[in-house]
Amino acid sequence: MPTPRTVLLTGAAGGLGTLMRDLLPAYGYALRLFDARPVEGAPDAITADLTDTAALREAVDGVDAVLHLAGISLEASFAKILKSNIAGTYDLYAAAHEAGVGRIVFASSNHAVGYTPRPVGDAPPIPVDTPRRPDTLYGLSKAFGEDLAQFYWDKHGVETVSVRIGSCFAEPATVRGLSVWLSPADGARLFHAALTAENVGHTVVYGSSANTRLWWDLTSARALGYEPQDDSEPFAEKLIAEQGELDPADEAHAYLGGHFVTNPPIWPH
Ligand code: NAI
Ligand code: 15L
Repeated sequence: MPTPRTVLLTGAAGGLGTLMRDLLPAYGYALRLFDARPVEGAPDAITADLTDTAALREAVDGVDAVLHLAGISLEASFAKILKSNIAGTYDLYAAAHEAGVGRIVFASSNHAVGYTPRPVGDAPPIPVDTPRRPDTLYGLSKAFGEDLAQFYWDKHGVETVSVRIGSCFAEPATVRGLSVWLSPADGARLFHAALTAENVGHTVVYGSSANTRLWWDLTSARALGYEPQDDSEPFAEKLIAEQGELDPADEAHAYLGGHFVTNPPIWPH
């Protein structure tokens, strides 16, 4: 498919959205911004909720692709998750399909498979087709998003790359982060690959840099043309000195999802 030029960036006011607003224009994209919150310094951004159908129709009109980052990004009540991550993502897909948009890049999360035991010692990296094991209501909503993406491909021919992002911040903040870190520059490389690779159907990839301590398999991401350039290892000595090595006996260190596995579901909501 030709390089998409105009890309709708949902969640543009968020942490990752702000990083991508800086980095993606260098790849030739014109970004149309969308968020429930105003986007600082961007008066043309569309300020609306994902469940606002009229605003969504305006947002997707004429775009070549969507980078869908908007949503609750941590554990929250089911009511909040239901509105933003489940109904909101459904509404985004419905509007994109109605407008003839053929490609969505969906910000899934490692928390869709957060209850997968992390590899220890010589254990192989976690494959992308490992059974989904959400660690939170939040992770459950990302599993829903991946299924929705598959459904829209099978039923409507809308392509998606679901990126199970590890942890995308300027620097890793924890020892676990050494394994799951996605540098912002690699994030932009990966999203660019996901927006431009041909014939992706619905492809699921892990989103991380080429970390020495990587826990998962980047083969499907590399097949899109993604070539990570960064590695968290330079941060390792300081983080391990401060926090110690991961303790396999600690539940919060035993699974891909880290401390998310210790979050109790919030109920009543
Ligand atoms: P964030 O919480 O900083 O930003 C999310 C943005 O989405 C916010 O600006 C918020 O206003 C907007 N939003 C939430 N609900 C909305 C709704 N109903 N309608 C319109 N806008 C809405 O999160 P961050 O870190 O920027 O993450 C972006 C996406 O990537 C999220 O979907 C998150 O789940 C996913 N992700 C991020 C990771 C990371 O390391 N930053 C790791 C894994 C997944
Ligand atoms: C996520 O899905 C969150 O959105 C992000 O804030 C981090 O907590 C990340 O996962 C992680 O696993 O470190």
